[in-house]
Formats: sequence, C-alpha cells, structure tokens
Amino acid sequence: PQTIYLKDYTPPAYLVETVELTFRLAPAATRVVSRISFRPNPDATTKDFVLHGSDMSLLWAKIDGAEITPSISATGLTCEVPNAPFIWEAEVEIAPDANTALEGLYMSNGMYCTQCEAEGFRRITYYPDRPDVMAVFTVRIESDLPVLLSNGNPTGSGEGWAEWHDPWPKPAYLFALVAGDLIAHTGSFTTQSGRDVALNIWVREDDIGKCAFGMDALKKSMRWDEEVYGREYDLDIFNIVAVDDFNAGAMENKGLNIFNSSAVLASPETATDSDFERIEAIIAHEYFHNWTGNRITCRDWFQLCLKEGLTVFRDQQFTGDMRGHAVKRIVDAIDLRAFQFPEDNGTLSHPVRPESFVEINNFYTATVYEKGAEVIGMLKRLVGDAAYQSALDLYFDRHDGEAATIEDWLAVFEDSTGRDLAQFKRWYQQAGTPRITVTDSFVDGTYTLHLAQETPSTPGQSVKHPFVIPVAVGLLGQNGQEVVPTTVLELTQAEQSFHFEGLSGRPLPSILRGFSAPVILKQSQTGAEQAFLLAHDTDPFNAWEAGQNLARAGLTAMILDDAKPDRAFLDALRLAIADEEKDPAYRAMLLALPSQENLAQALFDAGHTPDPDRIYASHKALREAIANHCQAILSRLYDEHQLTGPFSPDASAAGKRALTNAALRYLSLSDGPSRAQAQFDTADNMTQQLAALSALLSIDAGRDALSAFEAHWSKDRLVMNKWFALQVASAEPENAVAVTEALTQHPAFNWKNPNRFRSVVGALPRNQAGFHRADGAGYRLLADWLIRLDAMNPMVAARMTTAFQTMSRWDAGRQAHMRDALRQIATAPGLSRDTAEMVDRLLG
Ligand code: HT7
Ligand code: ZN
Repeated sequence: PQTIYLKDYTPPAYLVETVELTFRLAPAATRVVSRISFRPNPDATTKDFVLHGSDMSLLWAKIDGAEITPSISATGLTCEVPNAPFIWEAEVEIAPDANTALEGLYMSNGMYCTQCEAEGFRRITYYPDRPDVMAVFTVRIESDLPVLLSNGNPTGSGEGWAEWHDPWPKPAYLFALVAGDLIAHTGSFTTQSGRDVALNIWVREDDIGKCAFGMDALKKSMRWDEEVYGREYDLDIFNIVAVDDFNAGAMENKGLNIFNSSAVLASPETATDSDFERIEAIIAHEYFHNWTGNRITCRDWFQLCLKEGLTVFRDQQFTGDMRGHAVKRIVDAIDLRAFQFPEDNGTLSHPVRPESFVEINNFYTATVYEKGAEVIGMLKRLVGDAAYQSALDLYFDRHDGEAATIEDWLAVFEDSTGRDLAQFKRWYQQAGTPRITVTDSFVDGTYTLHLAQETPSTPGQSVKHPFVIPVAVGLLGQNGQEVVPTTVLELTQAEQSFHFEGLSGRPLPSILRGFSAPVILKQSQTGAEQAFLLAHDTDPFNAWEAGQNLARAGLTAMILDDAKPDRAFLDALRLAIADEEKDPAYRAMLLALPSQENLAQALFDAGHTPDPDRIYASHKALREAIANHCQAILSRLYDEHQLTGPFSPDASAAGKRALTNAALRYLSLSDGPSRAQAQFDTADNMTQQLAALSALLSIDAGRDALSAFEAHWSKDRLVMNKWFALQVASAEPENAVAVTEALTQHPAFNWKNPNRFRSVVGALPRNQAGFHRADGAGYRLLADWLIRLDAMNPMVAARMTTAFQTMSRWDAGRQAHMRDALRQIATAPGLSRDTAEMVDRLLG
C-alpha cells in the first residue's frame, strides 16, 4: 500500500468552479450524472488530469460535449483535457445497498445517506476528491421517497424530485445527500443580523419524541457561536438527520449534518445525563464546524487538526459555559489521559499533525482531536484571552473561503501578537507526552521551583526538542491561604528554575493548575501534602487531582505491596465529600477512583509491569473500604440530593443525580441491594434506572433487573445498546469473555450495525482485567470478530484494533498472546488497507 507524505503535497492540477449532480436513486443501481466545470490551476506543478473514483461503473463521459474514453483503474481515471477551462460530464452507476463500509452513498433501514469525509465522495462519482478543491454544488435528487435533502438551500421540488443549491464553495468531503421516509422536528432561529433560519431534525416516525433536547442544543450552539466567536450561520436552513448505521458520532456536511442516532436522539426515559451532555456537545461540535472546517477548511488531510483540534476546543469551551468549567476540565483531563495518553505512549504515537499515512481514516484519533484541542488551549493560555480573540478574528477574516494549513493558523497568531511561535510549532510536529519533573527549595524567603522536561522517543522520532509549556502554578501558605495566586510559568528549556521571593515560610506548590498542559507531572508529594491540597487548593482541578494522587498512591501500595486501604485517603475523601461548599457534580468526581486503565498506565510509567488482576482486586477492595468508611455521609448525600418534580437534563439536576448515583454504588457495597433495587423499580428516567442496574450488577444482584430491563426496552435500539454494554463492562474478569461471547449469540446482536458491535465486542477492551486475561482468550475473541468485521466495515474494524495499543505495557505472556492475535489479523485473507496499516503499526 502507498504511503502518502505531507512533504509531497502539490497543488491540484485543476480547480473546479461548479458541480451539478443528478441522482436517480435505486438501491442496487443508483445513477449519478455529473456536470463539472474545471479550469487549469495557475499554481499547479503538473497538467495531469486525474479524477478519484472507486466501486462504480462509468457509463459514459464527455469533455465539452464530446464523448471520450478515459483510462480507468481501481482508484480513478485519467484522460487528455484542454489547456483551458472545460466542462466534464459523466454518468456512473453505484450500488448503495451493497455498500457495507458506510462510506460514500449507502443505505440504512431503507433510507439513503452519505458519509464523504474523508474520501467517500470518490465512491459516488469521479472527482478530484481532495479538500483543497472547493466548488459550488447544485444537486437534483430523483426518488419516490418523501424526503430528499442535500446541502445548502432548497431551490425547487415536485413529485419524485427535489433540487438544492449550496452557494458556499466546499470540498467534496462536505457533500451530503439523504432520502428517506422521515419526519421533522422543526424549529427556527433568528441570527444576530436578523435573518431567519429554518431548523429541522429529521428522524423516523418512532423517534419524533426524542428530538426536543437536540433542537434546544442546536439553538444554544448557534447563539453561543455568535456571542463568543462572532460567527453567524450563513444559509436559510439547517438540517440534521439521525441515522442508525453510522461509523462515527456525526458529520458536519454543509447545512446537512448527519448524526449517528445515538448522538442526537434523547428523552428522559431513554437517555442518561451523560447522553444528554454528549449530545449537546456533538451538536455544538458539528455546528461549530460550519466556520472551523467548512468556511475555512483544510488544505490536505495532514492539516486535520486545524479543523478538529479547534472545533473540539470550541465545543469544550461551550460545554464549560453551559455546565460549569471546573467539572468539564476534569472530565476532559480524564478522557485525554484515558484515550490520548495510551496512544501517545505506544506504537500508534503520532504528532498532532502527522507527516505520513496510508489510510487517512486511521488518523481521526485522540491525538489529532483532543491533543489538538489541548494545543490550542495552551496557545490561548500563552497569549492571553484578548489576544486569542483578536487572532481568531484575523483567522476568520484572512482565510474565509480557503483551504488552510497549520502554518497559516500559527501565522495569524504571530501576526496579531508579534510573538515568535517557532518553538510552539513543535506541539504539532513532535509526538509523545512530555514528562515534567519537579524539584524545589526554599532559602531565605525565596522559593525555587525547578522544572525539567523530557519526552520519550516515539516511532520515527528518537530525538525530542524541548516544548514551550505553560505551567500554571499557585503557592499555598500553611493555613491554606494563597500566597502566590495562579501564575503561568513558561517552560521553554530542558531544565529551568523559577523563583518566588519575599515569602515568610515555605509554601506548598499547586502545579499544573487547571491541567494547563497535556503533560505528565512527576513530583514527590507526601500523603499529607496531597490531603492538604485536596482540602485547601483554591484551584478545583488541582484539588481533585490531589485526591486522585492520594488514591493512586494508596492503590499502588495495595497492588504492589499488599497494603491495606490508606486511612489518610479515606479520611480526606470523607471530609471532602461532606463539604457543602462544593457542588454535587464536583463531589461526584471526587468519589470516582482513578480507573484501572489509569493505574496500569501509572504503574508502567513508574517502571512496573502492571498486573490487571491485582489492579482489579485492589480497586474493588478500596471501593469496599470507601463504602464502609464513608457509609454515613454517603447515605446522607444519597437522601439529601434526591430530586422531586419533573425531570430536567440541566447541569444542576444532572450533578445531583451524579452524586446520588456515585453514593448508591458505594452504598450497595456496604448495605446490599435494597436501595438500588428500590431505585431501579421506581426510576422514571434512564439515568436513575441504569445507575441502579449497574449498582446491582456490581454486587451480583442484578439478574432479575437485567431481565426486566430487557423485556421493557427490547424495542429501543439505543437503550438496548446500553443493556449489552453494561453486561460486558460489569462482568467479573474471569467471565467477561464468556459474557461477551454469549451476547454475540443474542438474537438482537446485529454485528453489522456499528453501534451494536461497539456495545458488545467493543465493550470488552474496556473491561481491563477481563480483556487482558492471562490466557489470551480476550485477545483471540477480539481478533476473530475484527477479521469478520473488516470484510464488511474496514473503518470500524481498524479503529478497534487500538485495543492492542498498550501491548508493551504488559508481561511477556500477555504480550505474546497479543502479538499472536495481531498476526492472526495481519494474515487474514483480503484484509483491508485500513486494518492492515493499523496492525502493521501495532506490531511495530
Ligand atoms: N468530521 C467528522 C469526522 C469523520 C467522520 C464522521 C462519520 C463517519 C466517518 C467519519 N470520518 C471522519 C466528524 C467530526 O469530527 O465532527
Ligand atoms: Zn469534528
């Protein structure tokens, strides 16, 4: 397979002014007629005319009205063209009902839909399918289905046809078409300049009651982007469509966002608070792409973080504004550590802007998205809020309508702030998670912090140069008062000292406040210092972090040395959760222990070989100890934060439910199943019902509830996904493989539906001790399923191979089993390019 390199970028040989497409839809034989106006690109370095195209048959092609016979390969076609503007016309035939990869035009439950990012448009018609070719699209759809949608504004419709025109030039990856028997939940929005925009969420009839929350989230997103970034919507209509078979969360096609139904449909009875929050964030994310991605797009796929990092950063800001910044920052740090750190510290490690790829779908990663967002957060921290805003204004002014690069992005900041960002650019170029080691001293009223940074080598990058790292620091005095408020230190050297003068006593530092950079901090703190910070740090992130560090230290001693649960941690936690000044959502975060994955990562980083069974057992033992130690306060919290009245998904109510449900889980350990059973029996919303079921399963008392849940929800596919996933997640390590296997035999297990596959087979790797069974059965089960899935849906199969990315962390026996499983996948006949690339990188 061919590797594509950033350094080889050349401009397109031909540019496109307009594209006219006519679709005659039929499941097995859709006809697509294209009429495309090309002109030679004055900046081109070649005159070769190459159109991408695959999985289609060309019926005829013409240039300026004269029939031609192009030379066709499996990936595209070439032909002679005039050295002047010309019109290309062609008709192709494609088979949406045979498209199981869910890229291009495909069918889901009788409805036609498209997914063109990154390179799906080339499965629809022959075209220069690259993001730096931007054109104005006009689309005619012919079909008997009642709802026919495409990008832009509707320009006409009649019996069996509809036409759409999108005035904004766009790359082909933003093209979309939907045709189906759908109905709309409607709304409207008046923009800041007074234009009325029609809003629709299109769904199957049964789902119409699950759209109100999404509509509200869309309106909030539209208002927020006007108020915070000055960005107004630019079409007369904004359509969202819910689709059951979808490879990812959602897609930002211009004016026609297509959503995985799990990322838009919600009602109190069927969606949990996490679902509501996720849906609000994804709707915002896709909407925000209208400016960061669509109006300003990427020159090439290496620049993916330009749109994704920035749009994730924007959706994180939005969620913080809607729901509270302290908890949001903690959640984002937990996720970064859970998903991006393992990637950055394993064989899949790559820079935020990768320099080569075989299959671009394999680079829609936590590094590009979430670390990409962290990099923008650091930039904002370094230049300040006002300068960030001016830079963004300049970015939108300067690059609107363009396909831009990371160089363009950084130049905007350099030009608007006068700051040299050459060193900062390393964040885009060097892979790996930097470690910052802290030492300190206190002499004659001067406190000195000494910071040393080091980034481990990563595949293809053995030498790392120092990053510029914003390290937010505050100093606390003996009584917990802040003697130096938060200051952002700029660490630019491999080692650097920072001095704080005029102090009356040795302070306690609170370092990396707000998780000011995506790094691993290595500092030696005593348990007493961690408990002090948990109680007194004015920075809510670092107070939480101190609690986690204290818990992790105790757990490490339990795992490695058979220690008893740490009494100091139990006391400090009990004190912290009793603090009525702290809001309930935050206290729920305090009650969550570092995950088993997080412990494995920390042990490995400290030079140990983690044992998943010991991690599991210690985690369980500490949870039992917390339950017993904090029983009284947990029981009070559970009672006092119960909600009455109608369900609200807002942050305040969700925070109370998060706290009572965290308490319920512990109380089930100390007091048995009665509370959870009562909550399960009386719950009027999914958050309460699922939390109760989960608490029951965690003490092996959930068999009846599980059956009742299934009987009640068997017709609701999104709720049933939860039922499947919860069983895999809560299985005892020795049963997890058997439970997963049994669920794959369940009549409702449809492995061709990505959501269902992810909720069963994809749930196994998240059960750490179950997946990493010493005999390798977990690895074999996953490998068998991924081989089967790969032939159907390479994108989803390739993504799930990441379960093997932590291979080097485990003992020799497990590593050997993992390697065998990967080799088994690698040698499967007909393996896709997607999965082959992943397995190759995983095997190192
Ligand atoms: N920009 C989109 C990324 C995407 C995608 C979505 C659905 C199916 C396949 C996909 N490949 C890439 C989604 C986003 O980041 O908003
Ligand atoms: Zn995105």
